[in-house]
Amino acid sequence: MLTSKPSRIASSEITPRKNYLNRRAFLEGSALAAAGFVAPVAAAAVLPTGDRAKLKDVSESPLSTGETVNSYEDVTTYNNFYEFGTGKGDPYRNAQDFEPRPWTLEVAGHAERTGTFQLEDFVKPYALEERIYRMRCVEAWSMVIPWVGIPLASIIRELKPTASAKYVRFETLKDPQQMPGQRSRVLNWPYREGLTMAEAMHPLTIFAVGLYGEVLPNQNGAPLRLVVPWKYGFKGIKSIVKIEFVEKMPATTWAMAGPREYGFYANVNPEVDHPRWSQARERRIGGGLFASKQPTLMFNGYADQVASLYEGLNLRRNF
Ligand SMILES: Nc1nc2c(c(=O)[nH]1)N[C@H]1C(S)=C(S)[C@@H](COP(=O)(O)O)O[C@H]1N2
Ligand SMILES: [Mo]
Repeated sequence: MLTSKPSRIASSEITPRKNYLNRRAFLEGSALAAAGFVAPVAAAAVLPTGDRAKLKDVSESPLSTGETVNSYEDVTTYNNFYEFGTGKGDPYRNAQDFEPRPWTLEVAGHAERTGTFQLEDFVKPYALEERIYRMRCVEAWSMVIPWVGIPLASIIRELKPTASAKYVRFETLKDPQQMPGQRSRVLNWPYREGLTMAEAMHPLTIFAVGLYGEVLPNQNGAPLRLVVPWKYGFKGIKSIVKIEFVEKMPATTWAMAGPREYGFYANVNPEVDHPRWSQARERRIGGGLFASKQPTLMFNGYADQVASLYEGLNLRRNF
């Protein structure tokens, strides 16, 4: 289901059909690059600045879902990003003045290459891919989002983690000046997340730098955020400034806030309810007020690709 070429026909109820990628640029760029004729374009051109700037040379991925994508408006005005407020409309309203450039990333822990990097060192010009993923929030709503990103594995390989690296932990920027939500203690700042090494290296796991063929809007986690489509949305940490390779399972924000409600794994699982609500069904955003809920799928529909990562693990205990 997920390995077939995605259908590009969006149902007009939800999303007007929109050719948001520059196909010609993609074809020319990739054909020439594959033939070894052109050097990768300069990094600055890869991540253009400015509101809704187009990303160049984005290739399509066979790992995209063929489901109808949510509208640009759904994806960018209904968000969770507590650094900008706890309401779903707050990030759109309050993140407009956030400044995601220049951006530095710290790499620490058990790896051969650590230190401070520029965002552009991480974004490989020739590796930008569109990945249309079904996303499932722990609050029982879902969306289908056309991300643009880079497989996290390709970045990690260049950082050369050592044998002691069993987990990767991530941190969001802490800057209460720019992030008004951090002036309240609603969460323990900075927002933190983590993955096992195998999860981080899985081909479905990406660092997203864009959506709808354009640079990532602030409210979606500019300039760089994690996307792990078989896990609840909260694993997708936004505006990342630090990556650390560690030996022990790292503490993560939501598990710290409510250890009985949110676990480290957070794999989408319709059979394991949240203590306060069922996870069996989900409401697709944009489906209209009276649309019925649809069943949630094991591992958010990505079971064929990821179930083997959890063989022998009790998923009820390791939620
Ligand atoms: N730093 C940070 N990252 C975060 C969050 C947050 O509050 N802060 N919310 C998470 C949750 S709960 C979800 S569902 C997704 C939402 O991503 P989206 O707004 O791009 O759809 O971001 C996740 N990443
Ligand atoms: Mo979420």
